[in-house]
Amino acid sequence: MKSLVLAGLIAFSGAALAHGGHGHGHGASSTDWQARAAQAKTSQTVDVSACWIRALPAPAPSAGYFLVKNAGQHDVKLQGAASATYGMVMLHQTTQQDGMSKMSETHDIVIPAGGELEFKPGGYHAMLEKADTPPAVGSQVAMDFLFDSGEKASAQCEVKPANTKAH
Ligand SMILES: [Cu+2]
Repeated sequence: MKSLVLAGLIAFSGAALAHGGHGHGHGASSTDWQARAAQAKTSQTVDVSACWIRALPAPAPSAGYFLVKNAGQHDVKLQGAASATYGMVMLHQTTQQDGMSKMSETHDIVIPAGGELEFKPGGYHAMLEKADTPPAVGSQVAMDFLFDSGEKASAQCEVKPANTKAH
């Protein structure tokens, strides 16, 4: 009788442990986003325009800026981005805290229905790292943007020099 209870307890804690093993999907690699982008349909209502990249010499990451417009009737969330040019693309947000500027990775950025969101210096941006061959200033880099609707938007991003002023 006693050993039966004990066995039950062990089975129970084992199940609890297995459940605790569920990790939060942290830091999905760019390859995942590339695979998703290859599968995703192009959105008819969400588009990305005015994309440009501030190119910094490697190993410093470059930053991508762009405008997301949502002409649909539902909010969408930008979940990730991918580019064949960069081994890693992350979504970042720059915030001010006690007079200091800091960046952190972010996901699920809401683009309101009928609205738009500008990714710009000092705010949201894409952080682009691990380019096999750093793209030349003046060239175009293709990027895909993935939304929680399962759809994507694609854009060509012009590579601009490091000293480009925000417009
Ligand atoms: Cu950043």
